[in-house]
Amino acid sequence: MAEIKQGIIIGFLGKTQDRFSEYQRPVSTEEKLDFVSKIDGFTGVEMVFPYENGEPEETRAWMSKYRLEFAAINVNVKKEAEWVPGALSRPDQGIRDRAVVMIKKAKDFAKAVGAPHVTCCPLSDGYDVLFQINYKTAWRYMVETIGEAADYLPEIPLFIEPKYSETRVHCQIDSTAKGLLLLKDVQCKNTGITMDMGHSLQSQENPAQALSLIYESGYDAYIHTNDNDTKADWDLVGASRHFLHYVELMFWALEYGYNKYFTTDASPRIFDVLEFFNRHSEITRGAYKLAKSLDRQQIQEMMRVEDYNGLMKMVNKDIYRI
Ligand SMILES: [Mn+2]
Repeated sequence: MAEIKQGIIIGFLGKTQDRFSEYQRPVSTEEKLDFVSKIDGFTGVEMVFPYENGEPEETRAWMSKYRLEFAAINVNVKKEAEWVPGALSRPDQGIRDRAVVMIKKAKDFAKAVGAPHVTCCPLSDGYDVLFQINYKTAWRYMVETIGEAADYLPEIPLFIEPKYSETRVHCQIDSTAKGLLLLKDVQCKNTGITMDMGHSLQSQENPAQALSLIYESGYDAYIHTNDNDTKADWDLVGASRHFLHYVELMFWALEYGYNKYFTTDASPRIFDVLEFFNRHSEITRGAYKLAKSLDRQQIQEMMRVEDYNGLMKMVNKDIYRI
């Protein structure tokens, strides 16, 4: 098994804001890439299209200047004013069509810069109150729009990132299982699920089990790392609240031969940006190494014979080291 590859959603390296405060300062994409190369062990970049990229040629030149690779292109279909209340599931065909065009353009861009896939988190699709949207048409439009975007340029697979809440109070694709149901309806094999650890926790899932379900359903998986308190998507530094979940996720990622980037979707907010990501890098690399060091054969045998006590002992001794 190869060494872990770590990447970062570079949007977090510039100015971010929530309802109350603004954090850090605005920086150019090239400055963000320069910064990525300074974080211990980070080589991958997830860039938000169409807001952070330059023309394909100049973007490729920036990437090679800082010796970075694309982990993914993240297509944003929620920022434009008409998409703030939703994009891919809206009743207005023009709104839906323009969102599909944006995903197709992101695929063209990914191909032009040599990025492996496009990921889309349809955060604004969903509802805030009851009797707000037509569930029947919202689902059908979602299958139709994602289907059209998935079928386009199949050599660049489309990954869908589920999330329970935010920006809508209840997002349309609110769990890993819902994402998989969507992909099954879409019937395009060049698709996958972006399993964001924090989103999975917010959906009351176990991220390791969610990852396994994606693979067992016959789809590809891409992992975003972070942590939260399970109530909201706080994008905390990795393993700061769910250490054992983090190690278990790594264990199952290794089991399935996961070889894509582990991409940080964590937000420094009040913390020093470089040191925040160095700590994230450190714990992610450490958890991966720890998961790799476990006696896989013995663990599987204990699971087979249902030796729960032996497994708990393994957790105490080999993971917590107490
Ligand atoms: Mn994410």
